[in-house]
Amino acid sequence: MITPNGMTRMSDDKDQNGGNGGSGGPGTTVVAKPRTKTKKPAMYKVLMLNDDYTPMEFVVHVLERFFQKNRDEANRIMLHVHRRGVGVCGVFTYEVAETKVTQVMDLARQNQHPLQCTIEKE
Ligand code: TYC
Repeated sequence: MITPNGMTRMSDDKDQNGGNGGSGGPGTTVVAKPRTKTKKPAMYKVLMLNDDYTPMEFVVHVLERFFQKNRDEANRIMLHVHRRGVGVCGVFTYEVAETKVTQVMDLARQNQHPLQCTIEKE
């Protein structure tokens, strides 16, 4: 039997009570079964959207500062977004992706650029 916390309850009797407090009585043992399968976290793409007003160099700066892109890679992504309308800045766990979006949008707003960034589940 697998209990909700992932433990396997092994019992030499047939009742569901376990432990000596119930009708499991002496000889009832609970052993932990080590987890072998570690679930990978859900991953989320941070997408950047094109607009007509945000300067190209600002987008490149954002990609370098928040997404650890080098100048060439940042330029490549910025031009992809400029031409195609949307592009992937990176793929992260939900909390990290959310933080990146907030950081990008805050800096864009401070600089009065309409740059938009969103999250999409992979
Ligand atoms: N289209 C903008 C311009 O011509 C540049 C730009 C690129 C803006 C990427 C946003 O996500 C963006 N100045």
